Amino acid sequence: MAEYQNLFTQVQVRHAPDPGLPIPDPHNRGELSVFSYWLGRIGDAQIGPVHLGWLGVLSLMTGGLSIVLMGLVMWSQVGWDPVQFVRLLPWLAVEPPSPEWGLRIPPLAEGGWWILCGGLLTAAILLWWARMYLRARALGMGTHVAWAFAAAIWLYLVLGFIRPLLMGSWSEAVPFGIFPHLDWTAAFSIRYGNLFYNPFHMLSIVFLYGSALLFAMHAATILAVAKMGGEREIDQITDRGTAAERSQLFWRWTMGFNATMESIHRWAWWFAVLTVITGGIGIVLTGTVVDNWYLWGQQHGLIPVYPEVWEAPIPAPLPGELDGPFHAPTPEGLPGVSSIAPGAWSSLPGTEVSVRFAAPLTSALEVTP
Ligand code: 07D
Ligand code: 07D
Repeated sequence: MAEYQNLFTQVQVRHAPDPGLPIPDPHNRGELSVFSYWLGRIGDAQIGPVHLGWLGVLSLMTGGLSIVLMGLVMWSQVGWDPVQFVRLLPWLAVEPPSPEWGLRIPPLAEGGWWILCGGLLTAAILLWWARMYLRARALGMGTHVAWAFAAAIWLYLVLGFIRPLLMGSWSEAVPFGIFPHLDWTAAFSIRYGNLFYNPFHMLSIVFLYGSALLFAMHAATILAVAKMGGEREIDQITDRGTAAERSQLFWRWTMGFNATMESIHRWAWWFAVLTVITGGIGIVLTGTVVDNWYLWGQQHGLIPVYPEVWEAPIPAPLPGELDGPFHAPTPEGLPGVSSIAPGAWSSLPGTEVSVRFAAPLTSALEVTP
């Protein structure tokens, strides 16, 4: 058996399961403990005991009910056909109420299900948060995990509760559904003039990408010094050994600066947490303070104000209306363009277009520079 235990010389111990610290009411902390060899390859081989407690039970009940109700609403949308339910699941949605309901509570079929499911899901998330906080306190730990989770809950609450409240309508909230919530995200960006120009979206992306980079750098560094005991990070903080020395010297050599064994975890914590804090700020400002991020960007010098190319707005043509030569208002022309698809013509300034509409919608336009 390997004598010095580190990442590369792990052995999987099999004995009576370790229940952890003694607690006043052991009934809260299930009895079940089993060992899994394969989980032991990627983490700890012991599974359980789980400490559910009443917060955990309530959270699982509200969360479970919320998901089951979402599933039932979606299933009803395909006429209770189980095959179609499974096939179409990614596209099905529980939609929030339509705008005319404002912040009132509509009948179940008109958005009431969304309010019920959302309320239950929010209860589940908040109960789970309280459980994390209390378990950490009970173990005499800091509450860093709970506060990081709280930051994510801030973004969740902004998306589904705080912003709709400020906008005066539940219809502003995100639908429940796999692809529908992506459609909402894309539509939100377009509706408010392209979220890329929202500086808080930019900051959120900085911290999201930064989190991935820091995670990779930290994980790689510790793996690289694991053979010197580097993954015993706390030992290396209190009694700095060769692993800490070398890993820090590595970064000093390669980029002139190094985090410490302790501060790297604060870097990681803040990057992750700031992703959702700045994100939530960006969303809460959208539609409430800023109605169009593109125009906001123009006003604040982020985006150039392009010169007007049309003398007057040109109405979109109807099929057949354009048969014969057509002259766009400015005369410069577009060298190199030989044909464009129908519909695209109005975006090409200064072009003399000779149009043949033999079969509308399928024929290409001939463009003469
Ligand atoms: C890996 C930890 C495990 C968590 C998992 C997610 C559910 C939902 C419920 C069908 C990293 C469990 C999923 C319980 C099932 C029903 C009703 C975390 C890990 C495996 N999104 N989003 C996903 C949520 C928002 C966006 C996937 C939740 C905003 C984009 C999953 C929320 C916006 C893309 C998912 C939420 C947004 C996704 C994978 C809540 C802007 C993707 C998530 C409560 C932030 C990706 C098909 C993942 C995808 C994706 C869940 C909010 C944008 C379904 C629970 C409204 C652009 N989102 N999302 O792995 O593949 O996270 O979508 O706020 O491309 Mg989302
Ligand atoms: C959603 C926090 C809440 C989640 C909680 C988890 C459960 C289930 C169950 C495990 C994710 C609850 C869990 C219920 C657990 C089990 C079983 C965190 C969440 C509490 N964007 N965008 C962001 C990029 C565009 C848009 C953030 C990139 C387009 C909108 C992030 C690009 C348009 C929103 C980000 C890009 C657009 C965002 C999310 C590139 C679409 C948001 C951070 C390269 C066409 C959100 C300010 C996060 C935000 C958001 C990245 C493009 C729209 C940094 C890289 C222009 C509407 N975008 N985006 O951690 O905060 O989310 O914006 O194109 O709301 Mg974006």
